[in-house]
Amino acid sequence: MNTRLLRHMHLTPEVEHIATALLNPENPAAGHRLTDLEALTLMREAPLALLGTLAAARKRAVSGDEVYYNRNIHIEPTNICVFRCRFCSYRRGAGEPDAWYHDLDAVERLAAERRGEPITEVHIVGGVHPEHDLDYYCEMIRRVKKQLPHVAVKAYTAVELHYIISKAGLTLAEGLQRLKEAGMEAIPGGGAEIFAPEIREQICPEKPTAEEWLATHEAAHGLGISTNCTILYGHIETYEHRIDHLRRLRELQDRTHGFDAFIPLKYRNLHNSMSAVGEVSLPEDMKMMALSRLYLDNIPHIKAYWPMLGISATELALSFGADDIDGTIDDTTKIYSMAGAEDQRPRLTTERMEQLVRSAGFTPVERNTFYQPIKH
Ligand code: V47
Ligand code: SF4
Repeated sequence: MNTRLLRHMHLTPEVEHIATALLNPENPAAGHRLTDLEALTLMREAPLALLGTLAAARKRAVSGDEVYYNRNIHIEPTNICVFRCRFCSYRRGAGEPDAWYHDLDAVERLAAERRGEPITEVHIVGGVHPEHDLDYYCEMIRRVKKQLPHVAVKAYTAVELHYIISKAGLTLAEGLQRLKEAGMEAIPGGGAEIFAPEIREQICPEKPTAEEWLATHEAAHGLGISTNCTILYGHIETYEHRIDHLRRLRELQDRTHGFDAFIPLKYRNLHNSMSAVGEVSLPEDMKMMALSRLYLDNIPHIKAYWPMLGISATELALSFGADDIDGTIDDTTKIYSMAGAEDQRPRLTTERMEQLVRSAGFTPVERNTFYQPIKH
């Protein structure tokens, strides 16, 4: 963007100053690093069009015209969970009518049904079942890998991992090493929610703390396991809480460089004990996407997760800094459909994903879990 155009946007002097610093024409990829105060000023005062322009410029500098997707399936072994996060529409106690549980044989069958398909990733995530232990989690990975040896297993959030590794009496590094030996190659980003204790206490008081979540990812990075990170935004938190959350992620990434992607997860309010809290608007979603791209200057990929955002908003997010739209999924993620996202059985064909990316003006690239392009 030509800096002269900024003058036509009627910006406050503070916003104009920050935008000029971010639009470093010499090297937009390594442009100015936002301070927390600058991030807050942008969130409060910058017009959405400016945020989109700045974030899209940063995205193009980092990943050019390319937008990534992968071919993946989700396996959700159970929705029975020892925790009771107030925003969760999905968890059930054992014995409740719509609780589900797939034992190891059933999980293996779900994997076996997909043999011969061109998927490259299995994403395993679920509730924290009270009776399972580390050996069970390792065995589940081995069974999936036995059926689908060529796929990468991205498994278990830091919440599940912290719980079972503590239960086993091991250090995080020891427990993660066991899972790595069983075939776990990456860790998804769930469970981060909002790190600030005053919000965490209200929305998920029983969950591992921010420090425990971050320590789990740091230990994984130390073992060469790549991981993702998330934020759950748009409920009772403030902009300050969001920026504090991003700062903790950026600080960890400065030390380890182990995060591949950041996923801003929009709070959905159907059928949970925070339903009275409304959902934020589409412009607010785009603002969060843009801020994520601009603030997290050391995390290469920002993911617009289509089962949560919906397809039109995902397309729009590509103009607000996102460069990844996750996978074809093709099956069974219930976390969002149970919380109010419109599609009860999310599935997008590869053709439809490519079309979505092209109509937003970008070039679709199929990737593997580690963001290497797949050549067919
Ligand atoms: O941690 C639960 C979120 C997360 C609700 O790493 C909700 O590639 C909105 O982390 N409204 C789990 N969100 C899912 C997750 C994820 C998803 C896709 C890709 C990746 C990745 C990770 O789902 C939980 C929580 O933050 N969640 N309930 C809800 N009512
Ligand atoms: Fe359990 Fe995860 Fe739901 Fe929390 S968000 S209750 S940890 S399934």
